[in-house]
Amino acid sequence: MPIARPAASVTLDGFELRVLHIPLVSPFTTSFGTETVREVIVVRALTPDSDGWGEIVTQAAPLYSSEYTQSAWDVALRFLAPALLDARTLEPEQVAGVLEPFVGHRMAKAGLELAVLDAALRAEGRAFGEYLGAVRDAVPSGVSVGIQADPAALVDRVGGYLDEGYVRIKIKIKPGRDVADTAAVRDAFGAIPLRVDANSAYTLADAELLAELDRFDLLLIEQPLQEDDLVDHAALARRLRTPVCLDESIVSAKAATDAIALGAAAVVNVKAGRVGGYLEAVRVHDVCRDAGIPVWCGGMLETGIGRAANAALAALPGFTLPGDVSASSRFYARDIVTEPAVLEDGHVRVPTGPGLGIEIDQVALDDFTVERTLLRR
Ligand code: NPQ
Ligand code: MG
Repeated sequence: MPIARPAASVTLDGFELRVLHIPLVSPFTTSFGTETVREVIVVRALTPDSDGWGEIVTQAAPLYSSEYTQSAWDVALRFLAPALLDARTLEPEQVAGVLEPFVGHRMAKAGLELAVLDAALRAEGRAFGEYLGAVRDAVPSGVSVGIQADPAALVDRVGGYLDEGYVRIKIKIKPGRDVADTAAVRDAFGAIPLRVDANSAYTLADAELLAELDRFDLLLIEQPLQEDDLVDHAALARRLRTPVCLDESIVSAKAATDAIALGAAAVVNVKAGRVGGYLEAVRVHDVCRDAGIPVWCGGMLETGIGRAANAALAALPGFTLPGDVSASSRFYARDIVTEPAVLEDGHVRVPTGPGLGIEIDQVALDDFTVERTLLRR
């Protein structure tokens, strides 16, 4: 469903952008590398009534996608924020249209749009979840587990998360760390809800190897091939029993429509940053729901800002599979919000306060800030 009731317009006085470095509780290893510190951009939209907060989920390097911190910083300050400040007074639903002339840079656009949405909804006293069309007050919480030193260490790590109450496990795989890692987790824990995520580490030439994963009854395999390999994903899907889920490839609602039409995606991971914003994420949800394709909410190691927004998104009716919306403590010992998301009986609560329903911990925000700039109109 489209947004039932649009938000009121806001007048933009400026944007503050900060680069943050937040230590991770443990290294997070994927097929594209290991992170020990989350580098992320936090956006503050300045309006006469209230500040609004957003987050640009890029990484320091263009490994998950083509965007990275300095590309987002540059495009946001040089083009995107000035275009929004020129528009001056606008409804949050108009943000994407103002930014549309600028090709790509979806994560940067998403972070700015979220800050404007938060400011508008705070001024109205409306919760982001209600605005998006949430139908649940809490969402089941899954966890994404990085590649460990060896399968035994992976089993230890997964066991810890199961003990905490996470309702679904996703393990990262890459060539050489796939079948044995998956087998170790299956052997240790039996019929738990289990997925694997390859982050584009394979090619269609690996189809026979990937078919070996069929015997583990996985819920899905996520993004085995490259971002632009829709046709190859469709060919691979025909050779696997495991459902193919796309993450990196789904950069818009149109991309979702195309992937579904090709038979490249039986399931879709929805990430607002990857598709250019939470409003486009709702449209991805809508096209998938119309096509009978289940979706779930992905994660980008969000701070408390993006994590609150993800919980709201994941509460929409088409999100029928548990997502990667984990507790803040999965990644951070200290977050930048006063009440970080916690795990309660395997669920994360959807905030109900105005806007994103979060309060920024200004001391933590300042402590993690390594670069800061203010753009005023
Ligand atoms: C995924 N996320 O689903 C991504 C990939 C990912 C939770 O598995 C820093 C910033 C490190 C973003 C590592 C999860 C990251 C990152 C992995 C995103 O594919
Ligand atoms: Mg993924």
